[in-house]
Amino acid sequence: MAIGQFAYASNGNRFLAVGALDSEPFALSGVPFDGAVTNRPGARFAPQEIRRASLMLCDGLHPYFGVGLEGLLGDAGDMRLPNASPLAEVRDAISQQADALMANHHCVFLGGDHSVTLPLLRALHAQHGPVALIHFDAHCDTWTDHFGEPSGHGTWTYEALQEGLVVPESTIQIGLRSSGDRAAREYVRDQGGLIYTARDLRGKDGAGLQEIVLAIQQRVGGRPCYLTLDIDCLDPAFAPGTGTPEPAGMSSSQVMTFLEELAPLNFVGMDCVEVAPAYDHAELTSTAAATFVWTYLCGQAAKRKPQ
Ligand SMILES: [Mn+2]
Repeated sequence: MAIGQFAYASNGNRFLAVGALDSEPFALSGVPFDGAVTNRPGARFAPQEIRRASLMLCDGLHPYFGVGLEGLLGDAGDMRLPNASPLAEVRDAISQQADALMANHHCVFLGGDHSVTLPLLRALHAQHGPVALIHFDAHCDTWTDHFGEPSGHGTWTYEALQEGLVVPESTIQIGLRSSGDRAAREYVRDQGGLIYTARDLRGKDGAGLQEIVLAIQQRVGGRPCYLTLDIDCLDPAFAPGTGTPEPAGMSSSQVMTFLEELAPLNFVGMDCVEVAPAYDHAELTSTAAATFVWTYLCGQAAKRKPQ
Protein backbone atom coordinates (compact mmCIF):
# COMPACT_ATOMS: atom_id res chain seq x y z
CA MET A 1 0.00 0.00 0.00
CA ALA A 2 1.41 3.38 -0.94
CA ILE A 3 0.91 5.85 1.87
CA GLY A 4 0.59 9.57 1.22
CA GLN A 5 1.98 12.36 3.32
CA PHE A 6 -0.50 14.20 5.54
CA ALA A 7 -0.50 17.81 6.59
CA TYR A 8 1.00 16.94 9.97
CA ALA A 9 3.95 15.09 8.49
CA SER A 10 7.03 17.23 8.38
CA ASN A 11 9.88 16.74 5.98
CA GLY A 12 11.36 20.16 5.49
CA ASN A 13 11.72 21.32 9.09
CA ARG A 14 14.62 19.39 10.65
CA PHE A 15 15.76 18.88 14.24
CA LEU A 16 18.54 21.36 15.10
CA ALA A 17 18.45 22.33 11.39
CA VAL A 18 20.70 19.35 10.62
CA GLY A 19 20.71 17.83 7.15
CA ALA A 20 18.55 15.04 5.80
CA LEU A 21 19.77 11.68 7.11
CA ASP A 22 22.76 10.26 5.29
CA SER A 23 25.46 8.19 6.97
CA GLU A 24 25.49 9.98 10.35
CA PRO A 25 25.68 7.68 13.39
CA PHE A 26 22.58 9.22 15.00
CA ALA A 27 19.19 9.42 13.27
CA LEU A 28 16.03 11.21 14.28
CA SER A 29 12.60 10.30 12.92
CA GLY A 30 9.07 11.53 13.61
CA VAL A 31 6.20 9.12 14.29
CA PRO A 32 3.14 11.33 13.75
CA PHE A 33 0.41 9.03 15.06
CA ASP A 34 -2.14 9.70 17.82
CA GLY A 35 -4.87 7.21 17.02
CA ALA A 36 -4.54 5.32 20.31
CA VAL A 37 -5.04 8.06 22.91
CA THR A 38 -7.61 7.87 25.70
CA ASN A 39 -8.11 11.58 26.21
CA ARG A 40 -6.99 14.59 24.18
CA PRO A 41 -5.61 13.88 20.69
CA GLY A 42 -3.01 15.99 18.90
CA ALA A 43 0.36 14.27 19.42
CA ARG A 44 0.52 13.67 15.68
CA PHE A 45 1.56 17.31 15.42
CA ALA A 46 4.42 16.94 17.90
CA PRO A 47 7.33 16.02 15.61
CA GLN A 48 7.16 19.26 13.68
CA GLU A 49 6.68 21.38 16.83
CA ILE A 50 9.57 19.71 18.67
CA ARG A 51 11.77 20.27 15.62
CA ARG A 52 10.72 23.91 15.51
CA ALA A 53 11.47 24.30 19.23
CA SER A 54 14.89 22.67 18.72
CA LEU A 55 15.97 25.51 16.46
CA MET A 56 16.69 27.67 19.52
CA LEU A 57 19.38 25.16 20.57
CA CYS A 58 21.70 26.85 18.15
CA ASP A 59 24.84 27.53 20.13
CA GLY A 60 26.44 24.22 19.30
CA LEU A 61 27.89 22.74 22.44
CA HIS A 62 25.79 21.21 25.18
CA PRO A 63 26.40 23.02 28.50
CA TYR A 64 27.04 19.81 30.45
CA PHE A 65 28.39 17.34 27.89
CA GLY A 66 30.47 19.91 26.01
CA VAL A 67 29.74 18.45 22.58
CA GLY A 68 27.58 19.37 19.61
CA LEU A 69 25.87 17.15 17.07
CA GLU A 70 27.22 18.63 13.88
CA GLY A 71 28.11 15.83 11.48
CA LEU A 72 26.78 13.22 13.91
CA LEU A 73 22.98 13.58 13.49
CA GLY A 74 20.72 13.36 10.46
CA ASP A 75 16.94 13.87 10.34
CA ALA A 76 15.07 11.11 8.49
CA GLY A 77 11.83 13.12 8.40
CA ASP A 78 8.53 11.63 9.49
CA MET A 79 7.47 8.04 8.96
CA ARG A 80 4.79 7.43 6.37
CA LEU A 81 1.90 5.86 8.25
CA PRO A 82 -1.65 4.86 7.39
CA ASN A 83 -4.11 7.38 8.79
CA ALA A 84 -7.13 5.31 9.80
CA SER A 85 -6.09 1.67 9.65
CA PRO A 86 -6.24 -0.74 12.61
CA LEU A 87 -3.58 -0.12 15.24
CA ALA A 88 -1.81 -3.40 14.40
CA GLU A 89 -1.29 -2.23 10.81
CA VAL A 90 0.00 1.15 11.91
CA ARG A 91 2.40 -0.58 14.29
CA ASP A 92 3.66 -2.89 11.55
CA ALA A 93 4.41 0.13 9.39
CA ILE A 94 6.29 1.74 12.30
CA SER A 95 8.31 -1.42 13.02
CA GLN A 96 9.34 -1.81 9.40
CA GLN A 97 10.52 1.77 9.05
CA ALA A 98 12.24 1.72 12.45
CA ASP A 99 13.98 -1.52 11.59
CA ALA A 100 15.46 0.01 8.43
CA LEU A 101 16.75 3.02 10.38
CA MET A 102 18.10 0.99 13.30
CA ALA A 103 20.14 -1.20 10.97
CA ASN A 104 22.56 1.67 10.41
CA HIS A 105 21.92 4.30 13.07
CA HIS A 106 21.40 4.94 16.77
CA CYS A 107 17.83 6.27 16.62
CA VAL A 108 15.68 8.81 18.42
CA PHE A 109 11.96 8.97 17.65
CA LEU A 110 9.57 11.85 18.20
CA GLY A 111 6.01 10.60 18.85
CA GLY A 112 3.17 10.42 18.52
CA ASP A 113 1.23 8.92 21.36
CA HIS A 114 2.80 6.25 23.54
CA SER A 115 1.37 3.34 21.52
CA VAL A 116 4.26 3.86 19.08
CA THR A 117 6.82 2.61 21.61
CA LEU A 118 5.71 -1.03 21.29
CA PRO A 119 6.59 -1.33 17.58
CA LEU A 120 9.83 0.56 18.21
CA LEU A 121 10.73 -2.00 20.90
CA ARG A 122 9.84 -4.82 18.51
CA ALA A 123 12.27 -3.41 15.96
CA LEU A 124 14.88 -2.91 18.67
CA HIS A 125 14.42 -6.51 19.84
CA ALA A 126 15.31 -7.75 16.37
CA GLN A 127 18.64 -5.91 16.70
CA HIS A 128 19.53 -6.41 20.36
CA GLY A 129 17.23 -9.02 21.93
CA PRO A 130 15.53 -8.01 25.20
CA VAL A 131 16.63 -4.57 26.39
CA ALA A 132 16.62 -2.70 29.67
CA LEU A 133 13.91 -0.03 29.74
CA ILE A 134 13.92 3.34 31.45
CA HIS A 135 10.39 4.73 31.30
CA PHE A 136 9.50 8.27 32.38
CA ASP A 137 5.75 8.71 32.67
CA ALA A 138 2.88 9.84 34.89
CA HIS A 139 1.13 6.62 33.87
CA CYS A 140 2.12 3.00 34.35
CA ASP A 141 0.97 1.96 30.83
CA THR A 142 0.54 -1.59 32.10
CA TRP A 143 -3.22 -1.78 31.74
CA THR A 144 -4.27 -5.08 30.16
CA ASP A 145 -6.86 -3.45 27.94
CA HIS A 146 -7.61 -0.06 26.47
CA PHE A 147 -11.16 0.69 27.67
CA GLY A 148 -12.43 -2.49 26.07
CA GLU A 149 -9.98 -2.56 23.18
CA PRO A 150 -7.01 -4.96 23.33
CA SER A 151 -4.33 -2.32 22.91
CA GLY A 152 -3.75 1.43 23.08
CA HIS A 153 -1.36 4.02 24.43
CA GLY A 154 -1.77 2.71 28.01
CA THR A 155 -1.02 -0.98 27.41
CA TRP A 156 2.36 -1.01 25.67
CA THR A 157 4.52 -1.65 28.77
CA TYR A 158 2.38 -4.66 29.69
CA GLU A 159 2.59 -5.91 26.09
CA ALA A 160 6.37 -5.36 25.92
CA LEU A 161 6.84 -7.47 29.08
CA GLN A 162 4.46 -10.13 27.80
CA GLU A 163 6.29 -10.29 24.47
CA GLY A 164 9.71 -10.53 26.13
CA LEU A 165 10.92 -7.33 24.48
CA VAL A 166 12.33 -5.95 27.73
CA VAL A 167 14.21 -7.47 30.67
CA PRO A 168 11.74 -7.44 33.61
CA GLU A 169 14.29 -6.78 36.36
CA SER A 170 15.83 -4.01 34.23
CA THR A 171 12.50 -2.27 33.59
CA ILE A 172 12.39 0.99 35.53
CA GLN A 173 9.49 3.43 35.73
CA ILE A 174 9.95 6.99 36.97
CA GLY A 175 7.33 9.64 37.79
CA LEU A 176 4.18 7.52 38.09
CA ARG A 177 1.20 9.15 39.80
CA SER A 178 -2.05 8.58 37.89
CA SER A 179 -5.08 6.74 39.19
CA GLY A 180 -5.29 3.05 38.40
CA ASP A 181 -5.94 -0.28 40.00
CA ARG A 182 -3.17 -1.89 42.02
CA ALA A 183 -2.55 -4.70 39.53
CA ALA A 184 -1.69 -2.19 36.80
CA ARG A 185 0.17 0.34 38.96
CA GLU A 186 2.40 -2.32 40.58
CA TYR A 187 2.77 -4.59 37.54
CA VAL A 188 6.39 -3.69 36.76
CA ARG A 189 7.42 -4.17 40.41
CA ASP A 190 5.54 -7.47 40.54
CA GLN A 191 7.59 -8.60 37.52
CA GLY A 192 10.83 -7.71 39.32
CA GLY A 193 11.38 -4.19 38.01
CA LEU A 194 11.67 -0.84 39.80
CA ILE A 195 9.10 1.93 40.20
CA TYR A 196 9.87 5.44 41.45
CA THR A 197 6.60 7.32 41.82
CA ALA A 198 6.36 11.10 41.67
CA ARG A 199 5.83 10.96 45.43
CA ASP A 200 9.12 9.05 45.86
CA LEU A 201 10.88 11.88 44.02
CA ARG A 202 9.37 14.80 45.92
CA GLY A 203 11.93 17.22 47.25
CA LYS A 204 14.82 15.38 45.59
CA ASP A 205 17.02 16.79 42.85
CA GLY A 206 20.68 16.99 41.91
CA ALA A 207 22.75 15.13 44.51
CA GLY A 208 19.49 14.19 46.26
CA LEU A 209 18.71 11.82 43.39
CA GLN A 210 22.06 10.07 43.53
CA GLU A 211 20.84 7.06 45.48
CA ILE A 212 18.10 6.42 42.91
CA VAL A 213 20.52 6.98 40.02
CA LEU A 214 22.87 4.36 41.49
CA ALA A 215 20.04 1.85 41.96
CA ILE A 216 19.00 2.33 38.32
CA GLN A 217 22.61 1.96 37.10
CA GLN A 218 22.91 -1.31 39.04
CA ARG A 219 19.68 -2.70 37.61
CA VAL A 220 20.60 -1.83 34.03
CA GLY A 221 24.25 -2.83 34.25
CA GLY A 222 25.83 -3.13 30.81
CA ARG A 223 22.66 -4.23 29.04
CA PRO A 224 21.46 -2.42 25.92
CA CYS A 225 19.01 0.14 27.31
CA TYR A 226 16.10 2.01 25.73
CA LEU A 227 14.78 5.31 27.05
CA THR A 228 11.13 6.22 26.58
CA LEU A 229 10.18 9.67 27.81
CA ASP A 230 6.48 10.51 28.03
CA ILE A 231 6.46 14.27 28.43
CA ASP A 232 3.55 13.93 30.88
CA CYS A 233 6.08 12.74 33.48
CA LEU A 234 6.57 16.48 33.94
CA ASP A 235 4.17 18.49 36.04
CA PRO A 236 1.65 20.31 33.81
CA ALA A 237 3.31 23.53 35.01
CA PHE A 238 6.36 22.49 32.95
CA ALA A 239 4.49 20.61 30.19
CA PRO A 240 0.86 21.65 29.76
CA GLY A 241 0.77 20.54 26.12
CA THR A 242 -0.01 16.88 26.52
CA GLY A 243 -3.05 14.66 26.10
CA THR A 244 -3.37 13.26 29.62
CA PRO A 245 -1.91 15.76 32.11
CA GLU A 246 -1.46 14.73 35.75
CA PRO A 247 -0.67 17.40 38.38
CA ALA A 248 2.07 17.04 41.01
CA GLY A 249 4.67 15.67 38.64
CA MET A 250 8.38 15.93 38.00
CA SER A 251 10.26 19.15 37.32
CA SER A 252 12.32 19.73 34.17
CA SER A 253 15.38 19.86 36.37
CA GLN A 254 14.70 16.42 37.89
CA VAL A 255 14.40 14.88 34.42
CA MET A 256 17.58 16.68 33.36
CA THR A 257 19.45 15.28 36.36
CA PHE A 258 18.47 11.74 35.35
CA LEU A 259 19.40 12.32 31.69
CA GLU A 260 22.81 13.68 32.65
CA GLU A 261 23.63 11.09 35.31
CA LEU A 262 22.37 8.06 33.35
CA ALA A 263 24.06 9.02 30.06
CA PRO A 264 26.96 6.56 30.61
CA LEU A 265 24.54 3.59 30.37
CA ASN A 266 24.62 1.49 27.20
CA PHE A 267 21.75 3.34 25.52
CA VAL A 268 20.63 2.06 22.11
CA GLY A 269 17.72 4.40 21.44
CA MET A 270 15.13 6.85 22.75
CA ASP A 271 11.67 8.16 22.08
CA CYS A 272 9.91 11.25 23.36
CA VAL A 273 6.13 10.95 23.16
CA GLU A 274 2.78 12.55 24.01
CA VAL A 275 3.59 16.20 23.28
CA ALA A 276 0.27 17.64 22.07
CA PRO A 277 0.99 21.13 20.75
CA ALA A 278 -2.65 22.31 20.64
CA TYR A 279 -2.74 22.42 24.47
CA ASP A 280 0.69 23.97 24.87
CA HIS A 281 1.38 27.49 26.13
CA ALA A 282 4.36 29.56 25.08
CA GLU A 283 5.93 26.42 23.54
CA LEU A 284 6.84 25.24 27.05
CA THR A 285 6.21 21.58 26.28
CA SER A 286 7.83 21.39 22.86
CA THR A 287 10.86 23.30 24.18
CA ALA A 288 11.23 20.86 27.09
CA ALA A 289 10.94 17.90 24.71
CA ALA A 290 13.51 19.35 22.30
CA THR A 291 15.93 20.05 25.16
CA PHE A 292 15.60 16.53 26.58
CA VAL A 293 16.13 14.90 23.19
CA TRP A 294 19.13 17.14 22.51
CA THR A 295 20.56 16.30 25.95
CA TYR A 296 20.14 12.56 25.37
CA LEU A 297 21.84 12.80 21.99
CA CYS A 298 24.72 14.92 23.29
CA GLY A 299 25.21 12.49 26.19
CA GLN A 300 25.60 9.66 23.72
CA ALA A 301 27.68 11.71 21.27
CA ALA A 302 30.08 12.62 24.09
CA LYS A 303 30.97 8.93 24.44
CA ARG A 304 31.85 8.66 20.74
CA LYS A 305 33.64 11.92 20.36
CA PRO A 306 35.37 13.10 23.54
CA GLN A 307 36.28 16.80 23.35
MN1 LIG B 1 1.62 9.12 30.19
